[in-house]
Amino acid sequence: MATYAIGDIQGCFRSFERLLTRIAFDPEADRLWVVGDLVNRGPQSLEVLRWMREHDEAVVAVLGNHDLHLLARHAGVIQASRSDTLAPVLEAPDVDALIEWLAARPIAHADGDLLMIHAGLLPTWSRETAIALASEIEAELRGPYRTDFLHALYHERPKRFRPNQHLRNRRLAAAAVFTRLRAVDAEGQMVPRFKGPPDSVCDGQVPWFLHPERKSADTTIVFGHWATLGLWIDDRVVALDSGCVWGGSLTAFRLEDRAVFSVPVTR
Ligand SMILES: [Mn+2]
Repeated sequence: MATYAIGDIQGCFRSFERLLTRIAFDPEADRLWVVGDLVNRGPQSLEVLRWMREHDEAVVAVLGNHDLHLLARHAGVIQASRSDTLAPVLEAPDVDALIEWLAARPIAHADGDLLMIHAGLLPTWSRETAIALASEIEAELRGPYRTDFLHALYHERPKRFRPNQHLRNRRLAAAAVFTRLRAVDAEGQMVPRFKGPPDSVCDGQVPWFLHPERKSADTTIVFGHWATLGLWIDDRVVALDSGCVWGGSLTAFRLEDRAVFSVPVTR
């Protein structure tokens, strides 16, 4: 039995299938950790979601920004973006079951020394803080007010996280961090809309995982989201978005021995 963490799939189902073949994935014995952004931009989001739901017992998938975007589209709180490729999901006969499965995914997954999230953590968040914040957001997405929460996430979206702010605002800010963070500023807050490579941050800013006072530094963090960062693997950081949907590759990282497997995008 082995556990593989894999990077952002974004609807690249053929590449995903090829990667499963490459690692000889056995859903009866092996486990798959998925860093989020299962869907969107790529061609086969519906097939990815159906596969994940069908293999639910072998899969741990955390939610990414594109997954939240799909939940918000389905809830009717936002319009399609120009680059969305979500119509086949939204029009599928099993869309409601797929959406309920997706909405029940965690924001963070902790196991022993490891913590998986989609994008990042603020420097002030310890592992315990991150887990507590994630469970607050998960409760919102699984509860009766999911639509309200998603509406607020896309139409209010507070920019700064403060631990003592109103509960709902704290959860909205934390959801943005977990699913969108790349760089933090001198005050340790998220730099909004930054998408460039790590060496293109402005003065005083730093990739979140390189912040010198990061309180989660005692945990190995597995994440994706940052295609212009690409694969970044060191003792405490496992970044797996190798940009499959942008013509790059899809990567699996075997947790037991840190072996790396990549397949080029398959159209
Ligand atoms: Mn993402």
